[in-house]
Order: sequence, then structure tokens, then C-alpha cells
Amino acid sequence: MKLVTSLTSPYGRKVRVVLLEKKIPFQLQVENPWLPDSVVPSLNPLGKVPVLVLEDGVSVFDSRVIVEYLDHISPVGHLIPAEPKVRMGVRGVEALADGVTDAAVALYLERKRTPEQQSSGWLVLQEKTLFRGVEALSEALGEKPWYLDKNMTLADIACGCTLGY
Ligand code: GSF
Repeated sequence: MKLVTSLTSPYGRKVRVVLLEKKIPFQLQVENPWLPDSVVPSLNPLGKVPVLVLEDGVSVFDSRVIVEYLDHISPVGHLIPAEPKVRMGVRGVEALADGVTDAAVALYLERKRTPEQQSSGWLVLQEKTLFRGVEALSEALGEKPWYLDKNMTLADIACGCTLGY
């Protein structure tokens, strides 16, 4: 299988960490989705990375769908628990972490625009989301070493990639 991503993408990083933790061999194809001649839209109609291309040519996106698939195909180090409520908690932290990343990406893109084009209201909105989200990530972890107490799960990987970004 081949992972198509940019090396700076926090969502792509989450998938790369999962691939490595689960010891799944993969090819890496580095692509910049923002370039006008990018191949990414031919793999994902949304034009976004990461995309996982399977042996039979099927393209899988987005990162949450990819990590779910990867966790199912290998029994090595399960990252998404089976018990429904625990599973919901782990996926919930992932959704929160991804949401914080979305706000951080939105801030980054807005700040790349010229000062005249930037919307201060939009920047404030995204900043508030970002800080609320980080606070909620911190509260959910509390004093525990991992979100699920004894084991590292997808929740910890997603949170780590968000904080890294
Ligand atoms: C987000 C992917 C994304 O926004 C996921 O896979 O989890 N919910 C999706 N990717 C960005 C790159 S980055 O900010 O990581 C992307 O490919 N943007 C290109 C575009 O045209 O929006």
C-alpha cells in the first residue's frame, strides 16, 4: 500500500504514526496538495492529503477512515478498543484533536493572506476554538499517562500530532 501525503500534514502524520506503531509496511509518496498540477485530486475528489492507495488501486481518505482500516487489517497493537463506550471515548478524543488541528490550519492559511485580506473576526473565532479544544484535550487526559490509563491508543497519537503541529 502507498500513503500519499505531505510531510507537514498533521493528519498525514497521524496515519504515519499508526502505520509505524502497527508495523505495517508502506510506500510513501510525498505530494503537495496545494500545487495546481497536484495528483491528489485524481486520488481524492476533495483534493486533500493523506490518501492511502491500496494494492487494488482503491483510494482511502480521510485520515479517520484510513486509521480505522489500518487498525482492522493488523492484529499488532490495537489502537482502537472494541468495547463500544471505550471506543467512542477514543474516537471522541481523536475528533477533538483533529478539530483543534482544523482550527490551527485555518489560522495558518488565513495568516498567509495579505493583511488587507485577513478577517480579524475569523482569526479570533479560530483562536478561541483552538484554545477551548486544547483545554478540553488537557482536561480529558487529567493526570493519567495515557487517555486510556494503561495503554497508548489512537487518542494519544491524535493528540500528540495535534500538539506537534
Ligand atoms: C483533513 C485533511 C486536510 O485538510 C483528514 O484527512 O483528516 N479531515 C481531513 N489536508 C490538508 C493538508 S493539511 O492541512 O494537513 C490538505 O490536503 N489541503 C488541501 C486543500 O486543498 O484543502
